Amino acid sequence: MPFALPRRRFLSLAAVAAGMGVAGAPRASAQPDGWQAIADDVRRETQWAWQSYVDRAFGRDQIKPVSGGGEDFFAQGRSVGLTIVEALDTLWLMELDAEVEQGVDWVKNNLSFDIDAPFQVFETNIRLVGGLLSGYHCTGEPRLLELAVDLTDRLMPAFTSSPSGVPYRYVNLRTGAVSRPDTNLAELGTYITEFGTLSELTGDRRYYDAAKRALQVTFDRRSPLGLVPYSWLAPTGTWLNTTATVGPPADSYYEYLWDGWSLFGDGDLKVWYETLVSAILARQSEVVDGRLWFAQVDALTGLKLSREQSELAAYFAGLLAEGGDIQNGRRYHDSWNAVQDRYGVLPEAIDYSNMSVVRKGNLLRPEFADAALNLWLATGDDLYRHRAQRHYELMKATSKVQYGYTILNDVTTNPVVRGDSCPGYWWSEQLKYYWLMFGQARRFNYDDHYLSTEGNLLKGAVRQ
Ligand code: DMJ
Repeated sequence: MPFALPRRRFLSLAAVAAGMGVAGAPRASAQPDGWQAIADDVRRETQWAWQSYVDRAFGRDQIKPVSGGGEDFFAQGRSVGLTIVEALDTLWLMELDAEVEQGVDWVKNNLSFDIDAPFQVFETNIRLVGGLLSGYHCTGEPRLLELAVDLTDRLMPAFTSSPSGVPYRYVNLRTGAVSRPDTNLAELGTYITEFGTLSELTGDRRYYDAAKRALQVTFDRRSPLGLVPYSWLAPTGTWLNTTATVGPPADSYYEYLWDGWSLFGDGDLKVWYETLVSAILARQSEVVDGRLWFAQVDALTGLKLSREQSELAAYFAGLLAEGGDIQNGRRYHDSWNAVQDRYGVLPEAIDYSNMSVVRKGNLLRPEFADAALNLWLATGDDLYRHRAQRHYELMKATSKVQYGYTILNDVTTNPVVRGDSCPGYWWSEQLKYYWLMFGQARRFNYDDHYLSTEGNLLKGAVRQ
């Protein structure tokens, strides 16, 4: 039976206008303006970093930008060209077509998933399946879709071996053997947009149904307060703890409820998103010194357990805006901007009760820029471009090294302490977010698009 769900267009803007009374707010646009110079700079940096990767580590999962070597991400000794797959749509949006061709050629000639090793299902999906699908969406190269189907079929035992439908964390790509039944909200619930896109492209709804079932099981087992703890046991589909957080390891679970609705028009997902986010706002939000934060709380009692806030939670500002709550989205981004004002590069985690640093590194994180993009798209307010520009400049000042951009081990010292790694998401996320905000991305449909949690473009490529 062909896969068919009602599609809804222009959802975010309609929801924003209806929900938050911002109808008439200036729309984000790609008109020529003073931002072009910084957009050109982003493109130059991307091209330069790509060339280093090609020269020093082509085909390895990640470049080590200080030493100039390469490293594996999923399995030791088994690189799958992660950086290439993650970078494809970013390069394409920037019209770096020679680089796109170089990447696609590598994939066509080298990439195989017949690998006898356990792969983390969540990371494989958001990075590789998503990267292949966005590469296919942008270039139309059929091999990218074939590989996405092949890889997702190899991931499916994580879902089908679990009696509850909540996926195991790891699956051996060759044998289908599953492992790590202990899982968490992000790793069990971040599939619906990639799997749903695949269902649409193939007509096979098994993918969509598997992804939705895991969301349904966990939603149905929310606490009486409407909160969902983050730790779960896959085969039984039951909680392993009672702590609720909007940060990791729960974060993208909430994104994909909204995104699944936005992309496929599935009304269940909208209800689930609205139910859970209204409970989060009621039970987890807290204002300290005029700043909005989200505590970790006990899902049964509502008791606040921790005021530690991961930098990754910054995505929630953009998600709130996408879901129509512009006011709280703005306020939460203001909070993170205060951290950027105080520390420069954002530390991995702070204690918001006194704004102290809890974890000192920064793994080239994209969430602040991600939220800035979503808020800019929703409001048209240049404030968010300025914040993203500062984010970009800080990154350039601290993370740029001989062969690219590196993670930081300590952002609180002067100079910062650097590591030697460039995560795949750097290619897929902030470079793209900067480009879309600062540039006139002719290949991006600013009115109707979808970017996944990993920044993969699954809708909205404008192919001439
Ligand atoms: C990315 O891989 C994705 O955004 C994921 O959802 C969580 N965060 C990392 C980058 O920090």
